[in-house]
Order: sequence, then structure tokens, then C-alpha cells
Amino acid sequence: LVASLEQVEETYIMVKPDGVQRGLVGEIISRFERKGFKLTGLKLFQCPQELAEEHYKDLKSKPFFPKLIEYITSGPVLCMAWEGVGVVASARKLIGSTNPLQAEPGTIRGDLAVQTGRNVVHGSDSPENGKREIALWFKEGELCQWIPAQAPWLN
Ligand code: RTP
Repeated sequence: LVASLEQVEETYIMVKPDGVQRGLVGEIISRFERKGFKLTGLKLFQCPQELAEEHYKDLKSKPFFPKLIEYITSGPVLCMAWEGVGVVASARKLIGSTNPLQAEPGTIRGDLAVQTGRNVVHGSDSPENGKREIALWFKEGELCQWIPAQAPWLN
């Protein structure tokens, strides 16, 4: 009942190349799955330069932008779309602060990372950006709307 009164949102979560290389894909998927969100898209993908630049276009003027693009395109990423009530802010909490040294223990970055430039995972920062980023990284046929048979409270 509570859930039906709140807004169902979508967020784009991405395991960055360092997370894939370190074998953290399963661990990171598990955290969102166990929390109770619904996976609606999943793929391993080598990100082209243009897509990385579009995704991070708001950071274009930052001094670290070229290094960021180099990092994100350095190897495959795991692209995910997740759906649920309050999923955007909740996923950001599960991920933790941008600088992993400031991220709380128990968060993904707090538990698994050290450097800002190698912070293993991305999560959309607003419902609008969640929609924008899912549309940017996935084709329509790659997303799957489904009703979990054993967990109708997730619908
Ligand atoms: P994300 O988009 O990846 O979830 O990260 P965020 O919102 O926590 O952080 P944002 O400020 O949007 O930065 C995006 C990504 O750029 C890299 N970064 N490097 N000073 C630096 O070297 C620096 N600052 C940011 C990080 O990979 C960050 O996640």
C-alpha cells in the first residue's frame, strides 16, 4: 500500500571497467537485487568514445574529463537498468560517496574502492537522468518489463 503511493522510478547503474576487471560484477548486482529492486536491463558493453562523452557531457569543462573518458572506455562496462520506488536516491546511498575514502562502510564504494578515479560504479543522480541515461545506453528491445512472480510487492 505504501509503495503504491510513491513514485516508481528507473535508474541507470553501471559497473565501470575497474569493477569488471576486478571481478566485482556479481557482488554489485547482488546488492541491488537483495535490496529488492527490479532488474529491467543488463549487458556487458564496450563503450565507444562518443557515448562516454555524451553520458558525461555535464563534466566536459572539468580538468579530469579526458582521464574520465579514457577510464570509462578502457574496457567493458556492465550496463544495468533498475526499477523501483525511490530507486534513484536509494541506489546512490547503496553506492556511497564519489570519493571512496569518504564513502561509508557498507556502501559499494566504502567497501570495495579507494580512488575517486576508480570508484567501480555509476548511478544516475535524478529520475530525469535515470530515464535519459537508460535511453542513451540501451536500445528499446534490450529492456524487459516483467512482474516478479514470487514478489508482487515489487510491482
Ligand atoms: P557517477 O556519476 O559515476 O555516479 O559519479 P558521481 O555522481 O558520484 O560523481 P560526478 O561528480 O558526477 O563525477 C563522475 C565521475 O567522474 C570521476 N571523477 N573524477 N577529481 C577527479 O578526479 C574526479 N572527480 C570525479 C569519478 O569516476 C566520478 O564517479
